[in-house]
Amino acid sequence: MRLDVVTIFPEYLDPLDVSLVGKARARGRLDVHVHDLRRWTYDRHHTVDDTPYGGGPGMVMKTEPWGDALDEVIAAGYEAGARGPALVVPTPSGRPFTQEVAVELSQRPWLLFTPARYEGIDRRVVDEYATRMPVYEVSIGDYVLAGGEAAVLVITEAVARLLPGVLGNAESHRDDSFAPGAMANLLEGPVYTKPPVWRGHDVPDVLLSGHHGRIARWRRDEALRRTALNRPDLVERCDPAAFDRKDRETLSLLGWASEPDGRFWRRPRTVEE
Ligand code: 97T
Repeated sequence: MRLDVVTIFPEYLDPLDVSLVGKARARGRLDVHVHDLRRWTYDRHHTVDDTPYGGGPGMVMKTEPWGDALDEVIAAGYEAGARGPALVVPTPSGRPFTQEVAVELSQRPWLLFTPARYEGIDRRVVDEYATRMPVYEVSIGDYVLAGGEAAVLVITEAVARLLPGVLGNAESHRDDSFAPGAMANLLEGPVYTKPPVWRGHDVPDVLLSGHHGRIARWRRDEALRRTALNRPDLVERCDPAAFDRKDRETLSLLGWASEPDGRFWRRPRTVEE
């Protein structure tokens, strides 16, 4: 997979040299090119932004540097043999970036990222490139960043680990919390390793018991408990048929009530709770 990133802070992408993404590059699975947007400015101040039409706060990134940069970066990619580019634009007003989107992006051969500072990029830039390639406007969460660079790091890491040959067997993504499958909508439970006692904290006995059935049951209970507490929205989205008798008991203990159709909803907490 080829990745191009056009940014006014190329150093912000230095972490792409290390860890899993760095390994993917070293193994030849990922070909990363970071470009300084200011290379495509021609005035003394290397201006990349201007005041918004219609007034209002902040600055808007200008069309011309982005257009010239993307044209050249796209041409260079094709020259190097890359095909099938897609534009990825991190923005708080984008489609939520989920594991599903990560899988979709991991199946593309070439991603072009345009992280923006200020109040975003002049809309015409996205409109122009949308005539030539798929455009993914994505948000990595409901919070505000100073710019899209951190989002590029997040998206790249989520995508790179899905590429064939990047993760070893030990770290395989079969059981990812958000991977499709039976436990699709449950978060992972807690994990433990040696020593069995640390500062007076014991590893739960069941994990040392060697009873695989009981261990699986305990893990499922813990996963459901955590999900119900931290992500009630995921529990509500679950297919009620996916819950067994013990799951229902766990949810009931946590204050969840069940509908006649088996669907669970969270009983509103009383003041004492
Ligand atoms: O807050 C942002 C500012 C610029 C570019 C992207 C973002 C953002 O992306 N996901 C959440 C926020």
